[in-house]
Amino acid sequence: MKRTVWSLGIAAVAIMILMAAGARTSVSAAAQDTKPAETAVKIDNFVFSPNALTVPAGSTIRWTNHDDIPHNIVSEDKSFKSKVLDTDETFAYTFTKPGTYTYFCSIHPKMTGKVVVQ
Ligand SMILES: [Cu+2]
Repeated sequence: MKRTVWSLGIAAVAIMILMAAGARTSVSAAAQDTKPAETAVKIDNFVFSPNALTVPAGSTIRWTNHDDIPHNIVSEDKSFKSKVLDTDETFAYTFTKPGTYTYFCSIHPKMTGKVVVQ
């Protein structure tokens, strides 16, 4: 009987250690999940899509031109400017500072988009 109680105690301790380890693992997994990832913006039929998006500071946005027509990405405040992108070419920019960034295609200035960095 004494031996059974002792074994149960060991089992309980083992379970607690496993749970603690599990909790630590899930915390670090969550930390990795919150790490800003690359967000895709498509250029399709003269439209940036999504047209407006909100991302945490440190996020990278990658634009891809799916049109047969060249486009570029120029921010209103000149903080970033891509070269002219041909079909399937991409441009990436990492937003480190919070703020609202409006941008457009300087070849087709009616094409506009917005990125809100938090
Ligand atoms: Cu364009």
